[in-house]
Amino acid sequence: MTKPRRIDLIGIATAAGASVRGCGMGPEALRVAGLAEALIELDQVVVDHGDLRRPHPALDASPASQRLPDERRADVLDLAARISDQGLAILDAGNFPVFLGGDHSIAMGTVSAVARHCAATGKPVFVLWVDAHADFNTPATSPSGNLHGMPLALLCGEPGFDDEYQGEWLGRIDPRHVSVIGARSVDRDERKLLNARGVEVLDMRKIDELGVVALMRTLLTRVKATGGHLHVSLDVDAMDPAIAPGGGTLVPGGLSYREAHLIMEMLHDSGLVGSLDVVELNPFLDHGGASATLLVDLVASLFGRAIMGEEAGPVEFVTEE
Ligand code: EXY
Ligand code: MN
Ligand code: MN
Ligand code: MN
Repeated sequence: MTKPRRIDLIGIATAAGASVRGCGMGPEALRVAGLAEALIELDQVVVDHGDLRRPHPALDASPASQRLPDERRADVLDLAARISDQGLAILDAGNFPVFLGGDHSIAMGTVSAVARHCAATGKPVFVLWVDAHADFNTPATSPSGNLHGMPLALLCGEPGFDDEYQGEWLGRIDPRHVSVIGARSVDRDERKLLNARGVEVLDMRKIDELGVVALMRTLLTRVKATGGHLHVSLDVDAMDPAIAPGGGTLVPGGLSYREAHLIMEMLHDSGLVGSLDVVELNPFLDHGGASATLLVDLVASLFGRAIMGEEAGPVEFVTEE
């Protein structure tokens, strides 16, 4: 990957889209785990913009769990608009935004920023959603009503999101340019939408059978052929809970340590990634910072930390003569 001009960190300290409290502390946990230092160690220029926070300070006293769904939805959408505008400014300045969640509903704003930026540059947008879940529910299909299970459906233009979800801030992506990798918990109605819209779901069964290399190589070849901008949305629960316990919606049978790093290393070598989300880290549920440290190490792999150093370069795929 050609080194970005500058990496801009933006924290979004919210759990408004989730039902379990704690991932609002995610941005600070990633900082404490040494995210900026790890990137600087890779000779990256890093600017940290601090955190966007919930817009209703008056309600700060009321714990998220007692917040009414309407209030939580208002928080999610208000933050999404602000994330979209700030992310757009960073991309338009030619920098690489790394959005630190916060629950996965922040992707309503982060992917919107990418879609708006790329609409102006004419680049197609591809999204790699690294997650145990597909996050493709609508308010009508959601089993929980939690907005962190809905961002991709909103971004892909699924009907069923009323006017309050719409706005200049909202960007649209093509569901056929979305790949979910690591999926192992997909709801029944959500599955129907994913199939109907042509979202590629590289679930754990496919990974078990075909392996990360083949799946990632096919995806990256497809993106490269279009000259597209690849946005990566990394949910802590994509990894197996044994190595990433710090999340509020854990599912057994996730990505191994090396599978997760190999995905990041292949993304680095592709040079196609232009923006990143790191979401759902819940320090309150983590074990001694293990999940925060794993996420920092995965981001470092995305930005070029390699076992044999930067000079190592991509693995050449030799076909049998
Ligand atoms: N599919 C379930 C729901 O929509 O409620 C669980 C979603 C979990 C979402 C986390 C962020 O990945
Ligand atoms: Mn650009
Ligand atoms: Mn998610
Ligand atoms: Mn998830």
